[in-house]
Amino acid sequence: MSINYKSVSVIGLGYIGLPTAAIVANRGINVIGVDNNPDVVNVLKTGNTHIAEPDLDILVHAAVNSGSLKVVSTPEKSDIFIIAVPTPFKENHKPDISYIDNAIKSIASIIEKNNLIILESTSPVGTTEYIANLIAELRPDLQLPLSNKENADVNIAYCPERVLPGKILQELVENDRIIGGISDVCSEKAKEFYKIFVKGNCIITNSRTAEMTKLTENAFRDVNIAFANELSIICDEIDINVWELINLANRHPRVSILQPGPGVGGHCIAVDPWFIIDAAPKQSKLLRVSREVNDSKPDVVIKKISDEMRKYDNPVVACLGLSFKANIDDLRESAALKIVHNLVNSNTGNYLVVEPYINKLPIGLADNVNVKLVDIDTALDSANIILGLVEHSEFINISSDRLLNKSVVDTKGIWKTK
Ligand code: SAJ
Repeated sequence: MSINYKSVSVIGLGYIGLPTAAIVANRGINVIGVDNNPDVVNVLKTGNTHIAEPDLDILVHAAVNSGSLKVVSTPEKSDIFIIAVPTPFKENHKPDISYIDNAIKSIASIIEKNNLIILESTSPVGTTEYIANLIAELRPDLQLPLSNKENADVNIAYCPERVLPGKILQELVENDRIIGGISDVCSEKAKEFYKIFVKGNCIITNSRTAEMTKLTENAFRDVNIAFANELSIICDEIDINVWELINLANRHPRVSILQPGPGVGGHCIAVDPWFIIDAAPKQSKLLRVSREVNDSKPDVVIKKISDEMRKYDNPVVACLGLSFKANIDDLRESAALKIVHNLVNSNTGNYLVVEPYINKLPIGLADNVNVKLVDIDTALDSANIILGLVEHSEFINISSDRLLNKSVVDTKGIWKTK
């Protein structure tokens, strides 16, 4: 059996699906990009993008204009299907794989012999086997690799995305990929495909280990950020500068402490550890505590600001940054946004928000009379409290004399050298 790579469908044109579709299309392969959000489809059809990511607009524009990337709302027949849809968690921190479920159901009737199906979404352990079983149920006419490992009609593999927002195009090509097929044949077929555009190594394992690898990477990061965040809380208590402390400790050849912050944001690191905790709740002690430490950090910052505000008759707080990390426009799960939102809704003080990556305040802030989106100079001139939340390049260059005679709460160590 051989797979030809004449057409590749990418289901879900978000932060991972769209760059993947654009890169593959620019390798001369016909790509069908599928998204069930009509607004996304309409924007992309014109060659524009709905995602701010360096150089992505150029790549998408080129692929759409050359005809190698076709954007549609209903899946079409294809040689390869890549599933890159979200996997959030539900209220109780249980993984929600309904988007994967719907994606598989949307392609089930058009799957043909020799197709390769690759799941890229961050997924709980066992999801790839689950989709193989789902396809078996929906398409009893097909031989699946669960029962026929060598000569299945359809091959299925898990290959998690591992790219960093802000560096997606570079990391999609350069990072190593972990490939976990339902069978060895599935893994080999998937590896053949990734080798078209991946310069990093493509390393083969089974699907469950590949799923757990992805979760582990983000859980590792979460636990280490929790260590840094806990240190910052301890240092506040015993009056030590945490930035200096970490700098000094990191001079040890085997110590590499991450940076404290206002909390962990984004849609990956704050979410993925829960998929492990859900699978083995009793055994996941450290992971759970780390999540709790990181989730409680915004409240620590809010308390600090409330204490500072009591020192002023008319407290005006300059809130520098809303995004979940530096130099991007992404506000999803942002700890900075949560902090500003809670402060603004506490009905004390006035707030001047500076966020160079947005041009209007998000819903939840926009309707409040005590908050305005302003430029850096206006905020620094008018505020008596400066709250550093995101280390955007624009903020790092603020000179120390602009901070003189003001209360400064610097959650990211933006001005640690000043
Ligand atoms: N953060 C800290 N201190 C640090 C580092 C990060 O507080 O020392 C905070 C950031 O401010 C941010 C959050 O953690 O709020 C996450 O930021 P990040 O830049 O560490 O990671 P993400 O969420 O943008 O991307 C992560 C990456 N995972 C790892 O580095 C292990 C990326 O490679 C994954 O592909 C991505 O999750 C994903 O999609 O899963």
